[in-house]
Amino acid sequence: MIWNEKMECMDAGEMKEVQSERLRKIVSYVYKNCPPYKTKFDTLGVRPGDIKGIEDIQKLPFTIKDDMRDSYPFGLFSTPIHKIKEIHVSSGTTGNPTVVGYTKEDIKLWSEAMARAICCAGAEPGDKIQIGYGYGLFTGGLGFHYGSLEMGLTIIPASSGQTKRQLKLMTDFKPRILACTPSYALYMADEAREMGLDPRDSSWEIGIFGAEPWSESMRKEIEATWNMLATDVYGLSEIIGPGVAQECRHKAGLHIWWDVFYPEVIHPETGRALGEGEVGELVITTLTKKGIPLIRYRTRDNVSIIYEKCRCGRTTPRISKIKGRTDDMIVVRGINVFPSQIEHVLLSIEGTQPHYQLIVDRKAGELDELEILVEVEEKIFSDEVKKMQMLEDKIKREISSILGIGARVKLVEPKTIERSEGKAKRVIDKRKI
Ligand code: DLL
Repeated sequence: MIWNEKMECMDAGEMKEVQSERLRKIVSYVYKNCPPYKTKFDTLGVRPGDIKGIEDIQKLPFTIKDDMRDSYPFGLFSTPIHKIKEIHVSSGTTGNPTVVGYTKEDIKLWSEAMARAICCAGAEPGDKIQIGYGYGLFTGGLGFHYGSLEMGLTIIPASSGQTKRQLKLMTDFKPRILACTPSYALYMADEAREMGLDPRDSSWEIGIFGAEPWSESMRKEIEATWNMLATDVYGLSEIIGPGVAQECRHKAGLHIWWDVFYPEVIHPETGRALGEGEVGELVITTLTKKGIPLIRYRTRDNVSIIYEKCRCGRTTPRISKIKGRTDDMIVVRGINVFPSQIEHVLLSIEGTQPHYQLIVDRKAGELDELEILVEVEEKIFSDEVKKMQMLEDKIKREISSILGIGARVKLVEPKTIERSEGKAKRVIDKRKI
């Protein structure tokens, strides 16, 4: 089922008209209502009247996370604060958090975008959904909640955590859909086994996983463990929350709702527009949002994009799985390392688990050191030292052939790496640079 057939299956020519009209409106709207945008446009010498169609989007300035932080808390809002009906906050690691506000219309937009996403994953009205994303300032829980309401699902608003209770809810209420972070889905499987449950017997048939990067190998692991279809959902608080893009059952890229979240892919250093299939930074313009519309927002997420029609019938472009964030990327001895590359290596080696952590350190006057902690299966850990050594060497070899740098690998017992009920923490950077 397709939630909004008109918008999701519109031909590109007609869509261009819709986007052009919406872009013209939103540009005038922010110019009039949001002083920081007016200043940015004036500095560049662009007037709303210069924007005739969607192709003129490249004339507009980019917006970056610091624009939001610098105007903390409400400076980038385009509506008076009394019209804002809900506020969410995305916690960063440094400085002020990013604050986003939704008008009543924005909540409607979010519900629609999320209903499209949940439907795209394969849910049907009447299904039960267990929402294991955190409720609260994080957008995950409430975003799924609004979309599920819009779609007519029965909601189990479990929020994140309390794993034993999650599993009991699943066993007793038998929801068909599970929504949580992919790392939490795997964490729950360990707990299920400990409780004497076989994850393969679970009622969950479809998982909607996102909020953190996860590899194809991790998908296979989740699908095999839970005997379910694992789909990817993408989104970010600044744009709306979850529901910006979603995979359909073909798992051939995430459909991005381009009538409302207009995507571009650019070269992260030069800002140049990249072509279909080229990997670069995803930039999104919110074409209809009112509370805090963003023009050409640089997401820092690396993707490629394709425009060909999908087998499911949708004509929206599709973005690749997120290949990591420019700011999640760690540079070790000059080499760019994404946690997802390490995850991919680990999952291809038998006996290892997708629970891992990268620790980077630099002692005074020395080179960076990368240490990778990897959990191994119980039986391997209790095996002879020689076998452990062989496994360690194998991981080292694979990693150095893929990354081109050496790393220390330390095998650790199952469950030693701290688990998260939300986003997993994959990197610990101890360097004082
Ligand atoms: O994580 C919104 C969300 C909630 C998405 C639930 C999906 C499900 P933020 O906390 O603002 O919002 O974090 C946004 O998380 O820029 C990406 O770097 C990362 N991210 C989100 N979804 C994915 C995904 C929510 N499917 C940031 N794959 C984004 C990889 C993702 N990374």
